[in-house]
Amino acid sequence: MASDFDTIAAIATAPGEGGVAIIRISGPRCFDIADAVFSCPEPPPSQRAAGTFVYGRVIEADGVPLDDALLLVMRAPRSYTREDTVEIQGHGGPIVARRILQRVLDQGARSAEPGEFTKRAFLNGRLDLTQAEAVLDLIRARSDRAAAAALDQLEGALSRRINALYDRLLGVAGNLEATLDFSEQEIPSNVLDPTIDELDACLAELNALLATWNEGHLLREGATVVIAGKPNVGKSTLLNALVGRERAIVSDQPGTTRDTIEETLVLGGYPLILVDTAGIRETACGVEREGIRRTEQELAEADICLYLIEAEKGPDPEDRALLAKLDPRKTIVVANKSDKSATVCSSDICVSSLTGDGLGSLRAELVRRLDTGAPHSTQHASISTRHKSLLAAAREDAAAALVGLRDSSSARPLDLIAAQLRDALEYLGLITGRVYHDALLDTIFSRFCIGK
Ligand SMILES: Nc1nc2c(ncn2[C@@H]2O[C@H](COP(=O)(O)OP(=O)(O)O)[C@@H](O)[C@H]2O)c(=O)[nH]1
Ligand SMILES: [Mg+2]
Repeated sequence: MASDFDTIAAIATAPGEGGVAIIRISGPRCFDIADAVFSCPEPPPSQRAAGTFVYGRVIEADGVPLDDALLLVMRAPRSYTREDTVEIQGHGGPIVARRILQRVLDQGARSAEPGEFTKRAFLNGRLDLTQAEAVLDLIRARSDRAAAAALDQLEGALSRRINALYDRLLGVAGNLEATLDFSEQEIPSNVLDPTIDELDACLAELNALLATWNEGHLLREGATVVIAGKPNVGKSTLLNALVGRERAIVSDQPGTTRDTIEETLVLGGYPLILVDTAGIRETACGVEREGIRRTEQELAEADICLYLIEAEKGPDPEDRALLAKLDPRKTIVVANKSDKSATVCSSDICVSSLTGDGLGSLRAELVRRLDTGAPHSTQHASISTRHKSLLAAAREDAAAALVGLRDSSSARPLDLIAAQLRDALEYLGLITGRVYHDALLDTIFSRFCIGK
């Protein structure tokens, strides 16, 4: 399989010390380069069979050894990039790896750009765009569930759904275009009914896919859980208790936490970003006032707000005023310092951040709320923000087309409706990469690390 591409190389393993460092070379010249830099018993790498490996040495131009290494031989199209590929496994260490890479570059390979191997995998038809994006999701996954979802997407769960939808919508467009050849008078009044029903079903599937965004967002970006409440209710203590270590400064001096502090943890398969905030109170001034302004911003962007009150006192008018501004679906009222209170509290959850009492129920409630907002998708496809905006655009066109088709007046502009469906198809195509442009590929692949 001939490739239009040059030969690229990069260190594929993470920088720093490790057991091995992998230098990956992909492209038409990779075997010439391997023969030049790698010394091993006959035959040389270029003469070896695909899927084999050989032990030898990476050598300088003058034959001086650089490292003991294993060399893996992969031949197009049976490699990640679908090109001829060689991987050299040397000793893990930044200096050794960099020297091997330099040797390979001196032989005429070019330093790979971020994500360029995966980009080639896409351009050579091995992965579609949602699968390429899943590679990055998998690398970045911060919980088991996020990794499982990324793997499903890598295996094509999302592509299959988008492609099936694409084909159905293409069928609708085709039916419509077929009727364009007839004049209005020739078309029987109900000939378009099945087409209308099919388009309606496509819209339902578009909506179902769009509904998976929240799950996708929570798994990819993590759920932002903001701890808010009056000064001294124990917000910082709660953050420390949930994280399991002293992260935020706890003090009985109100107004101690002025900046927001973030910590990550995993709960119920969701990566969480836990945010401790400055307490909200009316009397604040100066730096503290700024802290409160940030808290309000954090609250607006939060997936969940843990609003703390003191169990003994209950919410006061100021708390009530604040709570009224928050979305109840996203808010859990937590009564803290239950150890100090004899009375049973009336809030969602009662805890003592000091003794740890009730934290189990709080964790369970958090997961329950996240699950409500993000039901585990049945077909193991949860979309990203990029997919969401394209699906939303496709839905807009499909919905407009449906309105147009349902208009039974003889003046309905079928050619315009057909064009709307073509636009919707184009948006779907941009999700999987049937349609793409350089800027789109740049934004997707520039987020990758070099060597992937
Ligand atoms: N008795 C008791 N004291 C607590 C509890 N949580 C926090 N505190 C105390 O309340 C004070 C303020 O806590 P802090 O976490 O700094 O409150 P923040 O201003 O809301 O961040 C500190 O003296 C904590 O030790 C609790 O559950 N029980
Ligand atoms: Mg604090």
